[in-house]
Amino acid sequence: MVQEKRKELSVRAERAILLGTLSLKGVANGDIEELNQLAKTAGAIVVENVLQRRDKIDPTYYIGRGKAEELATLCRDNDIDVVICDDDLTPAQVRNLEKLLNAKVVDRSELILYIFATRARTTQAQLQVELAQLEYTLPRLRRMWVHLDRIEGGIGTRGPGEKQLESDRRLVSKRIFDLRKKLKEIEGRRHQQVTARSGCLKVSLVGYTNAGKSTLMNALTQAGVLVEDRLFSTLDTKTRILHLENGRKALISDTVGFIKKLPHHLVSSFHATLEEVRQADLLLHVVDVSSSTALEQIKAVNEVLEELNCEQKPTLLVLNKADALTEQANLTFLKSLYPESAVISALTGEGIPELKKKIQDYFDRRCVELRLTCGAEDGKLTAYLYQKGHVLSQRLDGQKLSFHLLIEERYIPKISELASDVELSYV
Ligand SMILES: Nc1nc2c(ncn2[C@@H]2O[C@H](COP(=O)(O)OP(=O)(O)OP(=O)(O)O)[C@@H](O)[C@H]2O)c(=O)[nH]1
Ligand SMILES: [Mg+2]
Repeated sequence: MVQEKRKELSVRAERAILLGTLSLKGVANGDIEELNQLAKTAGAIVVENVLQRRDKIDPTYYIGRGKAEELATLCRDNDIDVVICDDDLTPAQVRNLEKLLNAKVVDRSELILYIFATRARTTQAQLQVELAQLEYTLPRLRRMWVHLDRIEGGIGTRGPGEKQLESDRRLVSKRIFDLRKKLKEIEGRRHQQVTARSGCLKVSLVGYTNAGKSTLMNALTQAGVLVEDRLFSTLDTKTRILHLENGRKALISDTVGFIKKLPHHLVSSFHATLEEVRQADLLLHVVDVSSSTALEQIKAVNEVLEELNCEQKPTLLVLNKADALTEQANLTFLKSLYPESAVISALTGEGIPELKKKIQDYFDRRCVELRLTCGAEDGKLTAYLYQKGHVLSQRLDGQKLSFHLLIEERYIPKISELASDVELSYV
């Protein structure tokens, strides 16, 4: 039943009008070009964009009444099936608009959820998307049944719509409960799997959708991950080995892309998929520098990282698609804002060796916590530890000296060279 109604939100092969607002100064409040891409990704046929200048959203129709009536004529004349709105709408706004326009009205969150639903391949991704959709739909369920009320329900009576609504709410709440439970189990397993790799260095690719994360994953590891010029190509996480210098290895993960105004429910239900991001030692934040909205995209990604409590993680900004730049000034500007960033083209391979070097440097300079024992007479090693590391404690146990210390990773190989009977463990 629930399944059936969700299909009502399908926009595939439907004639669509995109609806957004501009501020009074004429600046787009949203990004109609991005909404256009989203609509196309979802399979809609975009017929027209309608933008209204206004600073305040109308509580009844989202746009002003006059404009809404114009829109109704436009819908009728163009045989429009669906109007897609760039902002999220209240259930009342959707109801009022649908009645006036005589067309389906879908908001931005619903559109994104729909795309995720059509693209989810793994069981986990499917469960996550279903949960996010139901959580989004629950407070809006009434809308699905207004047509029944209109047919039979009168004033003061509880029509079939009302009764149906109640049993539907129960059904949906039960399903949400079951899905949460299943996902918790998966999340627990995933957490164990990821922490089991705690001995390895972990790198995670993050970034705006279509920034080139999967292409970079392929360039770094020859992983053969799916790359497409569309939004949300990747919905689950893939982990591969990244070979660094001196036979050193790290694990690198490619995961779902972010977008601005990403529905909150989606982020929370994708927690298991984003486990690798949360447990990574280093994030590579991939940015499409050829996009005119690169800076905005960086901000949107940072906001999602905050939601995941990952904003403090060591992050390397990777300015990708340098080959496709039309305005050199964009790159110069971003480089001045983020002087530590790496400039690359994942497509041509330009800058990839330098990026690997930066990753290597990061791990070399990273401090690790160690426990170490050696022979009490190892004066050279003791001196080295005090010189390069930060000794937290030192204890003499018979013929053995034990240390607890912090030290940069690059000094570790030298430790075993200085003494033969050294025993070392990471804390
Ligand atoms: N010109 C150019 N195009 C690139 C570069 N890197 C990626 N692309 C293109 O950008 C598009 C998106 O690439 P993906 O690697 O799928 O992007 P993604 O970040 O994984 O996207 P999602 O998984 O959808 O979030 C594809 O058409 C790529 O060929 C680059 O360095 N230069
Ligand atoms: Mg991808």
